[in-house]
Parts: sequence; C-alpha cells; structure tokens
Amino acid sequence: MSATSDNTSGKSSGWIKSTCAYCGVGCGIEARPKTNGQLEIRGDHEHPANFGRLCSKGLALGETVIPDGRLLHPKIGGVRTDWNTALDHVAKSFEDVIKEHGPEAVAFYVSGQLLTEDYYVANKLMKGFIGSGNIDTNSRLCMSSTVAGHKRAFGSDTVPGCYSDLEQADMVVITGSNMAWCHPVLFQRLKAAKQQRPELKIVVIDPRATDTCAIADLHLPVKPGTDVALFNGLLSHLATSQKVDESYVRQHTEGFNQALMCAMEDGSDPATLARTLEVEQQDLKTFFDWYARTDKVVTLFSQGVNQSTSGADKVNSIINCHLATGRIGKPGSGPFSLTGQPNAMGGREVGGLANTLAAHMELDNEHHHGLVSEFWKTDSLTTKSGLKAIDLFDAIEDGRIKAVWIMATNPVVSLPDADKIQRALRNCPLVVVSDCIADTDTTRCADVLLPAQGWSEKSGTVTNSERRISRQRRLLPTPGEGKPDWWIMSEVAKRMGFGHAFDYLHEGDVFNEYVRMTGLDNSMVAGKTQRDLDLTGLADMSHRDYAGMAPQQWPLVQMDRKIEHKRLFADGRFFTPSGKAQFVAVRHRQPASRLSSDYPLSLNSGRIRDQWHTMTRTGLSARLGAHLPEPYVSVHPADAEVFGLTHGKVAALSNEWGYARIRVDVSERVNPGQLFMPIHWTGVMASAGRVCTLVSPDTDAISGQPEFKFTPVAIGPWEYQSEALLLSPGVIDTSDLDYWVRQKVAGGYLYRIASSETPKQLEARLKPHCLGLTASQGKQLDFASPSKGQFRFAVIDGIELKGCYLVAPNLQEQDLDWVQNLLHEPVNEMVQRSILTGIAEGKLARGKTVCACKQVGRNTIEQAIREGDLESVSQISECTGAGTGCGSCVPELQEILDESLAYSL
Ligand SMILES: Nc1nc2c(c(=O)[nH]1)N[C@H]1C(S)=C(S)[C@@H](COP(=O)(O)OP(=O)(O)OC[C@H]3O[C@@H](n4cnc5c(=O)[nH]c(N)nc54)[C@H](O)[C@@H]3O)O[C@H]1N2
Ligand SMILES: Nc1nc2c(c(=O)[nH]1)N[C@H]1C(S)=C(S)[C@@H](COP(=O)(O)OP(=O)(O)OC[C@H]3O[C@@H](n4cnc5c(=O)[nH]c(N)nc54)[C@H](O)[C@@H]3O)O[C@H]1N2
Ligand code: SF4
Ligand SMILES: [Mo]
Repeated sequence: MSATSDNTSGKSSGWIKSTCAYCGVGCGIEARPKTNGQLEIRGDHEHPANFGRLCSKGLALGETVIPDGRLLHPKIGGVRTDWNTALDHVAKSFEDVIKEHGPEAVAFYVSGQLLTEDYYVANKLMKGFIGSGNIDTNSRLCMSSTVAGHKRAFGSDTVPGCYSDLEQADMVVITGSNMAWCHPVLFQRLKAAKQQRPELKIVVIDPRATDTCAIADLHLPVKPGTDVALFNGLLSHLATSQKVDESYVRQHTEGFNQALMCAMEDGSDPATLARTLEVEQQDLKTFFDWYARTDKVVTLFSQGVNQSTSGADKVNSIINCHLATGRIGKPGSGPFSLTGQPNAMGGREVGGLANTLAAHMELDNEHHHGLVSEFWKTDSLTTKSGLKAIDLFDAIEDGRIKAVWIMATNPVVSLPDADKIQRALRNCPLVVVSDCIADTDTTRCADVLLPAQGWSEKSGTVTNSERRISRQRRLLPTPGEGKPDWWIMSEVAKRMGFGHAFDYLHEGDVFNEYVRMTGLDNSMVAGKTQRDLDLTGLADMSHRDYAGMAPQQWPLVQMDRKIEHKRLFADGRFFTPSGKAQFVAVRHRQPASRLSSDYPLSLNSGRIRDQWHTMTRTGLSARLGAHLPEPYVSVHPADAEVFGLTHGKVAALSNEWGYARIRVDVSERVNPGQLFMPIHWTGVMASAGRVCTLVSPDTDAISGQPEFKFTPVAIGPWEYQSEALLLSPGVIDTSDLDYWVRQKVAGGYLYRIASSETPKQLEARLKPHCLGLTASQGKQLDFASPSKGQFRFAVIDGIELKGCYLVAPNLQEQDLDWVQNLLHEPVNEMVQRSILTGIAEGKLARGKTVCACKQVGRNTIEQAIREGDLESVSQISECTGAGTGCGSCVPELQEILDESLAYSL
C-alpha cells in the first residue's frame, strides 16, 4: 500500500531508519549498531524533513546511548524491586487514593517526548477509565498558546503549512524563535533557499541578537512582550495601505472589523508604536512595507510568542495578518508554529492536554464525548477539563492531589517557581516517576521509580511540526529492565481492573486503535472531513506495514490515501461552525510582572545550540558539552557597569521566587535592561544554575502557558576568593562546595569550582578527591605557590591521567579549555609540563571548541585565518574542517572571521 515503504523493516545493509530524538523538525536518521554497543548515525536522505541533513545534536545521538546513569530496575522507596511488585504497588496506591478522595485526587504529568502510542494510552487511562481530566503535559509549557490561538482562529489545532513553504516563500518572518539553534536543520533549509534566491527577505523579531539573525535582512529587537502591538501595527498598516484581500476576508473570515479596530488603537500611529516596541521607526516601516508588498509570506513562531502572559493573543495577532491578506493554505504562505519536542504534535493529536480529548475531539462537545465513550467502551469518560500544569502542581502542593505519575519530563527543573515544585513533590504522598535516567532533580523526589526504555530502544511514532508522522524504531537492546511507557501504563491499567481496554500486545495495536479513532464520525462533507485530523488511510495497515511505514503527512484520508494533502485550508474553509476563519480582536498588554527598583531587570530564558533541555541525554556527550560548558547570564555592557559585573566572573541573581549563581557573559546581544539565561542546567549538574527557580508562575489566562521569557530579577556580583578546575573519572561529592558546575568530558567529568574560601583552603578540600584516585604505583605531580594562591596537582598512572586540579584566585583570565581533554590524552612530558605550569603547550593549545562535530577550537581557527590570510568561512572550513559537520557553527565562524579581519585592519 502507498502508506508503507518498499522495505518493510526500514532496514538496508544494516542501517535502520528512525527519527531523531530531539526537536520538532523530526529529522530522519539511519542508525547502525556498532560492536561496542554504540550507534553509527547518519541523516536519512529519503526523509522529507531533512533530506539527509542532521545538526550537532542529531549527529551526536550515537554518543548518548551509553549505559551511564541509566535507571535499570523498578524501585520503591529507593529499594530495588521487581516489575510485578512495582506495578501492583502503583495500581493499588492509585486505587486507594481514588476510593478515598475521588478521581480528581490523582494526576498524570506527561511529555511531548513520549511516543504517540504512549501518549494515547496515558490519555485513555486517565480521562477514559480513571475518569479524571487531570492529565497535563509539558506541552502546556511549550505549545498551548498556539493550540489556543489555532482553535480560536481555525476551530481546530491545525498547523496549515509544510516545510517546503519556507523554500517557496518570498519573505519569511521569524518571531520569537532562535531557529539557528533550536530547529537547526530547518534553518539550514531556509538558509540554502536564501543563498539560492538572495531576494528572499528574512526578518527576525527577537529582543536578542541571536545566531538566527545571521541570515536576516532585518532584525527588530523588540521590547520583550510587545509582539501583539507589532502585529496590530502591521494589520493597521495593511488596512491603511489597501493591502487587505477584501474578497478573501469577505468569503472566508469573520470578525475583521473588530480586530482592525483594536489593532488601530495599538498600532495606527507609527511613532507611538515605535516607542512601545523600542525599535527604530524606519525599521518598522521597512518591515511593514515588505510584508505589505510580498504575496508569499511565512511567519514562523515559537517560544518568544508562546511563553507569555499574552501568548494566545500573540498567536492570533500573527494569524490575523495572514487572514487579512489571504496568505494561508497557499504555497509559500502561512502562519507556522514550530513545535519544540519531537512529539509535541503527536501529543496534541491524541489529546495530551487537560482540556482536550483524543483525535482532535473536544471534552466540552457532547457529541464527541459520546463517540469516544462508545469507542473506548467506557462509562467513566470525564466530562470536565483537568487542571493545567501550573494549577496541577498547586493542587499537589495544597494536598488536593495525593498521587501523581510523572513521565518523560523533569518538572523540578522545567516548571516555573521550581523550588515550589520540589516542595510540592516532597510533600505529595505518592510520586511515581518513569524515566530512563536514574538521577534527575525529579527522580530525587520520587517514591516509586519505573525504568523506561530510552530513545534507541523504543518503537512507535512521532509527529513533527509539519504534521508528518515518522517511525521511531528499536535500534539497541534495553539495558536492565526498562520497558516501553505504553506497556507500563497498560499493566497498571490492567491491575486497576481495566484489562479489557488495555490488552495491547504491540505498540502497533495502539497505533491502529488511534488511527481508527480519527475516523469516528469524520466522514467527508463536500470533499472535506469534519475534523482536520484524519488518518484513516492507515487504518488497514498490518503490523508488518506499521514496521515499515514511511513518513506520512496528515490528513491521510481513507478515500484518497494516495494523495498527500500537504497544506490545509487551501479551499478557504475552516473547522469553525460557520466554516469561516475567525479574526480575534486583541490588544497589547504588558507582561504580568512589573520591573521595580528591587528587581529592575527582565530575565529572558531559552536554549543553547548543543544541549537538550535538562541535559539528561545531551549531557552525556563530551562533544556537545564543549561548546558552552557552564551556565551563564548574558548582560549588556552598560548594565554590567551599573551592577558591578565582570565578564567571566560569577553573578548572583535573585527575586522573590529564588536565586541562581552563574557566570557573567557581558554581551551586546542583549539589550540594556534585559538578561538572558539558558534553561539547561539542573541541580544534578550545577550548584545553583536552574533558571526556573527564578521564573514567576504567571500564566496566560487563555492557554495556561507560563511566562518563561519575562521575570523581574536583581543581579549583582558573587564574590569569591578562589577558583578551581578539577578532573575526575567519576562523579564527586560536591556538598561542601559553594559554586560548582559539572561537565561531561571524555573519560570522566570536569568540575568548574569557585569558592568563598582562600585558594589554600579550597585546595585542602579538593586534594582528597584526587588522592582517592591514586593507584599504588601512581605518580603525583604537585605544584604549590601559596603566595600567589596557585596549586596544581595531578595523579598519573603510567601514561594515563587519573585526575587533577588547578586552583588559583582567578582562573577565568587564562585559557583553560585544554584541561577538558586531558583524561583522554596520553600523558607525555608536554602534558605534564602544561599541568604544572597551568599553560597549554603544543596541540593542547587549540582553544575553546567552536565546531562540536569536528572538534575544532577557536585558537586553531584564528591561527588558520592569520597564517593563511583566509577571507571566507568556506576557506576556514577547507583548512580546519570546522563547519563541515552539521554547519551550526557557521555563524560563529563568520563572527570570528569578522573579528579577526577587523583586528587586522
Ligand atoms: N538546541 C536545542 N534545540 C531545541 C531544544 C533544546 O532544548 N535545545 N528544545 C526544543 C523545544 S521543546 C522547543 S519548545 C524549541 C524552542 O525553540 P525557540 O522558541 O526557538 O527557543 P527559545 O530559545 O526558547 O526562545 C526563542 C527566542 O524567543 C526570544 N524572545 C523572548 N522574549 C520574546 C518576545 O517577547 N518576543 C519575541 N518575538 N521573542 C522573544 C528569545 O530571546 C529567544 O531567542 O526548541 C526545540 N529545539
Ligand atoms: N525557564 C524556562 N523554562 C522552560 C522553558 C523555557 O524556555 N524557559 N521551556 C519549556 C519547554 S518549551 C519545554 S518543552 C520544557 C522541557 O522540559 P522537560 O520536559 O522537563 O525536559 P527534559 O530534559 O526533556 O525532560 C525529559 C525527561 O524524560 C526522560 N526521558 C527521555 N525519554 C524518555 C522516554 O521515552 N520515557 C520516559 N519515561 N522518560 C524519558 C529524560 O531522561 C528526562 O528526564 O521546559 C520548559 N521550561
Ligand atoms: S534539527 Fe537536529 S535536533 Fe532537530 S530533529 Fe533534526 S537532527 Fe534532530
Ligand atoms: Mo518545548
């Protein structure tokens, strides 16, 4: 059948096709197990998301499937047990709570990193059989404003476009998205299109100057939270310059006049608008003019839009402009929400959010309720929406929820007011956590730990940003007793007496049930199904077909299963009761929290290029850790001066929610008054690097999505007397250290340490960590200059370095990146001299890693530029290999080149 590929297992010459574990681009990979248990990875040239390309994280997947730190066995109260006991315990405990306090007293908190099959089972169990709506997902933190915006405008949660629209557009607006780092392969596709057609206009709207700006014709560094005003300004401009497609608006939409009236109030006066947005009036005019005169426009958006107390309104303000110009459902046109997690979209399909049912049916729709009850053969289907993530954890804190099961997410790191989340979980009578990693901030709060299979062991499906469903295939055996998430939940369901509904033998059975569900009363009316999500073209797949299924974009309707409907709304008909799209009248609002004299700066947060969320997986790769190894706060030079901060020293941030201590990065990429901090560091990886302890729990009233991008904070220097780098083959006890960050390096861990104690006192603390590593025949290198506060110590066994440390009053002034590789290098005289003097010699001196794929350092690149008189990035790539892997470091290469050229002038 058309839905499957010719080769039914997805295999060719030992290569197995699967999908990348990380972002919503959903790149196809091919993997081949190596004899050492690792995986060889390459891009799948046939996959329509990436056509063979991969980014640094995708390329490093093979390094992250190592057994280090895996959760191997079920545990109750920290004690290993067998599956049967653990499952009985979970089922019985949930039943007891439900019996005594009702179904609203239990909850699931799940994740866009579950496969569709897992997600479907979770939702069916909680909403359909336990009978509570209390299942929410980290997609609440990620996509819920978009879901709300889509539903308000289209009557359905539909991303109308597809990736090729980026290549066909004549203008791409990128707002609130750092695609270069967060959706790198899609960014590369866009960049290639720009190179082919330089007239393709690219506008980036982001308070920060990110690497995404590298391909922009125009960057609007808007004041945080002002997107509604900007797009209202655009809508006003479109109206006054007669660029509204009146016949489209008349035939296919409703509510234009009211939306325009609101828009005019915010945005009809360019001078006022420019002041609100804090951008140049001329730049605004340029943006508006380009948008007005270009027919094919795609607007890409992501967390700078969604994660806001006006997130849903921001989404609708963007959609309003596309509706007004009829630029939707057409090649090269449309609003395009970039999904974050690999299966953010799949979760939305099967109703992962507390306020939706499966298969894009709605909880508050009686007809849908009836259909789903009958299909699942249940009388218990909840009629009430459950609590959204933030409210759900409030209910855990105040004791309304007494049992929670967390799967595939790390809320103690990723939810706002994270210290409260930790307190809530510590006080909750039953916390069950399913994860593949043993030690996370969240597993530390668990009563029951259930080992889940990891990415390379699981089998099922994920859906990417362009609604394309791809197979994730089992590549490696599971270490320990890890099980698929759908299996774990089904076993608990059986023990709760719901066996008839959860009797799945195979993930393909779950998929098939879900596919059939999308066809429930979803027949064609005038050539269009009643709901957007229809997969019935896949309904008669056998297990064999499922095993070999090639990527499929939905809708995939039974009747014309050969046709790929790449774009929705091409016919101008929507899923609202009237069939017309709705303009939503929106007004600009300030973020909920206000700056004050106590907390005068706004804290923005987001991602870095080579790490994934809470680092439980990318943190296992030494290569990925090298790019930005330490949590940091970016601060504008003017603020650095006002607040007494020095680049490379440590800052203390605080507000009413929490505090953090992280490195200072003085940078003009952030505007005055604003700070930026990455989201990735956890309590496992650093002493005080979790951004979410500082993030306020304000949410969008419509979507429930938290405002992660704007929290008022105070900042100041954190004074220390000494610093150290310590290399150790294993994890060390850090409980007596003030400031530390752990980084995975080849052969062990590198600790970056700072202390309020003197160098001598710090060295006295560190020495036992290293002495413990000495083999009887080991040799010690010991250098001490107490007057300068410098101590260097190493333990060597033959040609192997066992461990070492360097202590000084201030290490940041030196280039110490070379220390990262020492556990890996044979210890020759040069290495010994480098350790004793603290200064890299010979090939150790290659500088900070710029290209993670090819491991090329900054010094090497600068030297090549100098010595070879290089003038272009391609020449740098040719000479050093940098930029020839995934290409994500190309903007940085350009920056180094620009700096070197400016210096040589
Ligand atoms: N490397 C990497 N890639 C990832 C992930 C990862 O962890 N690491 N995670 C994935 C996931 S789950 C997600 S959700 C996506 C997120 O992908 P993105 O949304 O691209 O990533 P963020 O860095 O969170 O935020 C995007 C930008 O929004 C900007 N911003 C802040 N406030 C505003 C504002 O008021 N208006 C506008 N217009 N912009 C603003 C920020 O400065 C930031 O540059 O990335 C996915 N891809
Ligand atoms: N300040 C701030 N906070 C944010 C954001 C922000 O921009 N700023 N962004 C938010 C967004 S958009 C997101 S998506 C979240 C992400 O935040 P989280 O979801 O908390 O982050 P992850 O590290 O991806 O957590 C996934 C967990 O699941 C485990 N895991 C991986 N695969 C599996 C599996 O197959 N089964 C099971 N059971 N476990 C598995 C991993 O080991 C890990 O512990 O963070 C949110 N928090
Ligand atoms: S862009 Fe990178 S992280 Fe995202 S799916 Fe593709 S390879 Fe994976
Ligand atoms: Mo996300």
